[in-house]
Amino acid sequence: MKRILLVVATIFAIACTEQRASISGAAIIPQPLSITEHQNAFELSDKTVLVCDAEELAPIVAYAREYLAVGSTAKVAPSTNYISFALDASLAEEEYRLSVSHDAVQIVGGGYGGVFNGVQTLFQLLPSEVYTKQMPLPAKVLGCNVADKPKFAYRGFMLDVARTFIEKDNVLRYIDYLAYHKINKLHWHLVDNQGWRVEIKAHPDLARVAGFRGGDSPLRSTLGKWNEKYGGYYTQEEIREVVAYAAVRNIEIIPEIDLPGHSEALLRIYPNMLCNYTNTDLDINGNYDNRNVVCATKESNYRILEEILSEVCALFPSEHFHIGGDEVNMSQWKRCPDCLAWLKKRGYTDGYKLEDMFIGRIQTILAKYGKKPSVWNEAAFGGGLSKDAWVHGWKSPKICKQVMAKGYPTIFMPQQFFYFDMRQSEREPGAVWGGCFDVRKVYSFDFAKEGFTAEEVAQVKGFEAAAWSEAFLSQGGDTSIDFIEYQTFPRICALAEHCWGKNGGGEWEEFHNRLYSCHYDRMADMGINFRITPPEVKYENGLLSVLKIDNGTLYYREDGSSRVCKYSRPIKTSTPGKFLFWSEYRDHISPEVAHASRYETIKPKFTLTSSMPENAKYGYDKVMSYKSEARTARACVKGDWFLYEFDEPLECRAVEFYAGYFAMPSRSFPSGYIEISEDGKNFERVADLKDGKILLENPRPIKAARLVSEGALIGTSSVRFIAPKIYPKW
Ligand code: TNX
Repeated sequence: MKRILLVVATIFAIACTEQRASISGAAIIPQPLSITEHQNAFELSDKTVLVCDAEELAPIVAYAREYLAVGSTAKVAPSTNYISFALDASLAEEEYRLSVSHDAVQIVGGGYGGVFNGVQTLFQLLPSEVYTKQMPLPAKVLGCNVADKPKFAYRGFMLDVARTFIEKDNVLRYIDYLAYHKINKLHWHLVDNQGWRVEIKAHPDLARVAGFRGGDSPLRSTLGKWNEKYGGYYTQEEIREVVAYAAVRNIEIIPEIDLPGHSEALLRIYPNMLCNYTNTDLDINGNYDNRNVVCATKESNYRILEEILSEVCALFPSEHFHIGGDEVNMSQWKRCPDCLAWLKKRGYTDGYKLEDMFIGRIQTILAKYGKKPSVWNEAAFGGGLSKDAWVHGWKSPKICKQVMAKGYPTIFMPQQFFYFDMRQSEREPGAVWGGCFDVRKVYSFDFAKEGFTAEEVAQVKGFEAAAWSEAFLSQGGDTSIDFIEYQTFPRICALAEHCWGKNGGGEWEEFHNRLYSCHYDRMADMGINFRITPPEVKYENGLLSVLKIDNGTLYYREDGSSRVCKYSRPIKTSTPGKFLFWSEYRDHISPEVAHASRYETIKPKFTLTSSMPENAKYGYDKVMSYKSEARTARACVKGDWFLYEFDEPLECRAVEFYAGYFAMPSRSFPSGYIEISEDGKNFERVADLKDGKILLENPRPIKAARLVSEGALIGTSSVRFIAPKIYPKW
């Protein structure tokens, strides 16, 4: 069966490449369970009637009409030229049948979701311009019969608007993109250390004040725009609008209020909710008390939390409510006399017992408002979490397995495959800790390879991918919706395939072919700023060549020339690093790629010394590798320095030095400067640090460089830094 499907899909993909201009074809993403093609195409015209007599489907008909721009609607079908929408109770809720004939397109679904899924498949059978809402008519719908249903009930995506605020209109746009891919859950991460994004009427300062960080906000600018004040929040009215918009698109929104950790935003407004002890050096980081855990034993906390949660519960019809539970810094509870007394009284020592109790209390509050909890995997092992909770397994497939063994409906999102904040290739922006992968790796997730039996897979609730956003700026990206789209598409296309059951058979080539031959056009017309796979560069025997990956056009340019050339044959050169290559498809451009010799080295060798002692685990030798970071053993004071001494004078195109960790003021020299020496003895101050780093272009030969701090960090925080980046002369 699988094999037949694969052959059919391949034929369609080929047909689709050839006829792309007129038919966007059956290279559908996610691939339906069954589809058979025939010759009777339907012609959509401005006379086509949309037919529906089921009241509850009215929003779908209105939605479809926006895209199809056809004539009228009716309750009874005319003899020909119509698209009908109907329910059939014998089908499962999200199951549908779609049949295209010369006379009509008929979509029948088990429920609202099924009909909606059918509409999305119909869109993909039309020219990709359907997504622009300005498709020229008449337009052909490929003749076929589809019988389809999703494998997993939970097909989710998580937007982290707490770290990087996303304007309401962009959230709406993003919901459209998810709906096109038959994703049916939006997990909305609304609060975190870096911001509180939902208006709470009983506690207005949460959004009004902690919706912004940096500048004069009590909320520090962590991993953000250095110390610029920025942010935003949604009013309750806006939230309701987003919820309703999503519901039309078969998307349920599950809100998250992350507790009891990740709660800096809440705690900067209500410091009394912290544990009952005076902060110590352990809590202070870069002159700032960064405790972020709500005290588990203060009774008044539960009253405030109920006031907050009850308002949020009322905004979201979803039965589930995500209460976080991840990465709780237990050391705060363990320094709190009240929390310690609670543990002692029960003969416990493990902080997780407190988390379990906390989650239990919140669970009881939620139950009062008709909600069931969803949590991150850390909260699933205490024993107190009710069995109807959904658990989001993010750590690894292994953790997902353990959660499932406890009997919880589990949502798969292991970071190694589904954290789309991770960068997509070595030199692209994005987080690094969970890996470096593009759509191909996402597609490669395989239950069998991860050791899951068929019985286990049958218990999986679904999949979710996440785009955590705290590192967007600090790791080379930006805060625009364009960047989020770039990080998430086409990786979401692969997520959608998993959610649907990977009906294409699981071969990368088959999926990739569907992706670039038809879906690039669709994503372009959807308006998504998707990533194009970059070409691969090879240098052999003095010849520099590039390998095309998809159907983009290859271009290149050479340093020092503004001329952009189309790539047609290998380039003869002795300086391969000078050439930059990329692929373009319509107005989408892949990242630039070049031969490895273009990029930074750690040559010549250097030694590093400092006025500050080194951290025992992250010593100064770590800066000899780009893959790791070094740390001091204490915070810096005014006058502290790092000295780089090169074995031979450094001559380069450019060099960038770091006196801290990306955009984290608490891990950097607060201010400072750099001194350069040509002979290793006499130093000259040449530039000031900006945001913890300094770039010198075409510098004089450097024998030694000294970074000097002009400010102090208070507390225990170390200064973290990485190797200077040296770009060699050609
Ligand atoms: C871990 S995953 C977190 C997030 C971070 C993310 C960065 C999880 C439940 N917690 O707070 O944003 O890593 O990738």
